[in-house]
Amino acid sequence: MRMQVGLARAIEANEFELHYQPLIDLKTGRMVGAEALLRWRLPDGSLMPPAQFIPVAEESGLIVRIGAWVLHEACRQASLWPAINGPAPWVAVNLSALQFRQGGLETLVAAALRDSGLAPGRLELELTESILISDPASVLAAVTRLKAQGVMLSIDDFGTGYSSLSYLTRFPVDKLKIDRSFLQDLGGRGQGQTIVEAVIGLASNLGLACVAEGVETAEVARLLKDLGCGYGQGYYFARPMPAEQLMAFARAQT
Ligand code: G
Ligand code: G
Ligand code: MN
Ligand code: NA
Repeated sequence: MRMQVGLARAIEANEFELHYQPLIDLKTGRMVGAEALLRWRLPDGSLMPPAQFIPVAEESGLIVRIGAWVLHEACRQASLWPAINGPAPWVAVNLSALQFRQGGLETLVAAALRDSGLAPGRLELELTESILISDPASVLAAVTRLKAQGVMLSIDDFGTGYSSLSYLTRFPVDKLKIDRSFLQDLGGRGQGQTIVEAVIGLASNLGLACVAEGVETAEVARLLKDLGCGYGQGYYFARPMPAEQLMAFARAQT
């Protein structure tokens, strides 16, 4: 309850900020996009990670207002990112199931794009498997209308949710993000490697792009590239960082 009051106040007090984690093209090693990750800057200056407050924001419904701020802010900041070497980077934004259940998500996305001037193709929306199976008919309609706006759609934490694969052909998604738990024993002969190979193959056969999350070593990055995974994200490349540092990171690469 205390946190809920704090969260409600945090929106008015402008205490949220977005950090960005680079998404890397594994073939070229270049940053091609970044995932926006929400942080709560408490009045004492400390930073609260989302795992501690997003569950409360979801239970209380505040995630709808917070999520609206995230979309506007991510689009606004991404619209300032220059093309440094190749196309200007895209921004990936995480969505909660509640944002779909509330309705109006398409209107919100359209407003964020219009207000920022960001090209729709530079906005990626990360959906979870639980969103896709929660209310298939209404979510399918909403996702289809979002896709019609020209945004990119990805499935986050792929492989950790329900293993019904039928939604992969029904929903107009562009990309799978392999959950970082499967990268743990990559390079060994464990099941992680089998699953990673299977997901990369599945994505490829369905014409979807593939992102591996939680890349922590050069060996894993090289192995993923050799297995045909297009993109990587993880501490090996860069940790999530404040917006001001992201362009310096992109420039330092060239
Ligand atoms: O940044 P970190 O690894 O601590 O994020 C933890 C979790 O919080 C991740 O699962 C991520 O998807 C989620 N998360 C981060 N930012 C947002 C956001 O803006 N909206 C929602 N719904 N989830 C977020
Ligand atoms: O669920 P989602 O994929 O949105 O979560 C992204 C989260 O993963 C962020 O909170 C980020 O801090 C975390 N993360 C990013 N890269 C790595 C990594 O290489 N290792 C670990 N353990 N976590 C990571
Ligand atoms: Mn994510
Ligand atoms: Na994930």
